Amino acid sequence: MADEKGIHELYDQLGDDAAEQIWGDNSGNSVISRRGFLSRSALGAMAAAVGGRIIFGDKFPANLIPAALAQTTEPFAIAGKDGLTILNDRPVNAETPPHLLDDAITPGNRLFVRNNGHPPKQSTIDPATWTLEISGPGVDRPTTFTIAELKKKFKNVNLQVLIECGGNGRSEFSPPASGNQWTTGAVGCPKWTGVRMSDVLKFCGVNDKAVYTAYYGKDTHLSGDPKKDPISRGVPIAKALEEHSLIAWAMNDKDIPWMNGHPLRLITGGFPASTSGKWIHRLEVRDQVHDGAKMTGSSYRVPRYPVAPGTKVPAEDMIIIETMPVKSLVTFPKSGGTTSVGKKFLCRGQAWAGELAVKEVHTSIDFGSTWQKATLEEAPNRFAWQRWKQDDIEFPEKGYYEVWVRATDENGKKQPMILPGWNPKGYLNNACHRIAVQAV
Ligand SMILES: Nc1nc2c(c(=O)[nH]1)N[C@H]1C(S)=C(S)[C@@H](COP(=O)(O)O)O[C@H]1N2
Ligand SMILES: [Mo]
Repeated sequence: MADEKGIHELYDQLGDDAAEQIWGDNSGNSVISRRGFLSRSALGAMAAAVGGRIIFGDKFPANLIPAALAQTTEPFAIAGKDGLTILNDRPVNAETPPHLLDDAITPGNRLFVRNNGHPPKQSTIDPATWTLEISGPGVDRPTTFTIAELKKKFKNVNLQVLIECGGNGRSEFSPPASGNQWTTGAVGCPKWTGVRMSDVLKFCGVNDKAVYTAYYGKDTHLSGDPKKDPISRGVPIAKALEEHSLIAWAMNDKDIPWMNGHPLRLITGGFPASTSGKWIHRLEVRDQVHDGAKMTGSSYRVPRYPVAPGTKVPAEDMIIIETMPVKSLVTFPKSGGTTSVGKKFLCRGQAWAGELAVKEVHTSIDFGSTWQKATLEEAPNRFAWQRWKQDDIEFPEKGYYEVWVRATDENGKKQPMILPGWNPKGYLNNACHRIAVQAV
């Protein structure tokens, strides 16, 4: 929302004079954030920018960019993907605009891509000869399987499981964190077909020494150094043995898309998607917490206590992220649309809560002063997202509005309205999503 890039784009769109009225002199000294509210003239300038008077403008959070201006949906072309926004091309990273996540089950062409290295060349991938080695001190009978053997030996299961990058939402933190500047689209919820990791690990004689898994994929390090892994992460053994943790070869009844891990990947729902290894050829069961690439230092870790923005946190106080927080999206309508005063306004979206279920979803049209309960569906299975809808919103008068959505997990935890606690690498931003609507 109020990120650096957004501020600069806004200055471009508004012209410096109007923007300074709203946010100060662009020197980082935002007049408004110190006062905590928007002045009448600032609201006027902002209304001109969004193209209509901002109803409930007195409640608009200071230093926040209106959704009408903060979100872009510039399309980008990548083979097999449609409408995704590219963040990077070396390695490829692309996210999905919220209105393209409206399907109950995310189609392959809409699933985000997060690569830490270069994927194996398509010409080198042959599912008929691909193997998966299970080894390490945590198994008594190390075994190498072909994909055909996995399919034949173990029960095949179909589950819809959400994957979300731990850095989704990073772009909104201030001071900014390095890494991909994801907005809201590093998430998706396809259906996966595979075998339970637990069945395979039990077949291999998982023993009392087992502490943590370690995956190895066929992608290569950006430096080209074959001895370096682009990423090698894992999960505590209890998570690996959970009945929803999968070794999957299909997505939505087809081959997994190349960029998403064809021909074999792991799926460990509820945890950051960095634990769901792609193109995997080896899974080790270690007798200690894994220390592979992107397991240590500040990677996928957060401070064990709340810190002030910008704090340098000692490495020993950074802990591995496990379950992801409660979150939601408005996936219909697309931000920036128009409706009529007096007409019932329908909106809907998805909600999820890491390893928990979502208990309630609420929406607000007055920047969070009041909330209305939405209708919430149950998940088809654990670790899938839940659909919500609200079909009785009425806008009281003509003007600019935002619809905000906020989910509550089964423990009663709610999404923060603007930002959760800052952390050095910008993980776990589960702030409320919002769309812009003009009532005419
Ligand atoms: N082998 C391998 N597995 C990987 C990655 C990777 O770069 N290489 N990226 C991880 C990260 S950080 C995320 S968020 C998810 C992204 O999955 P997707 O690209 O299918 O959306 O894959 C994870 N598994
Ligand atoms: Mo990620």
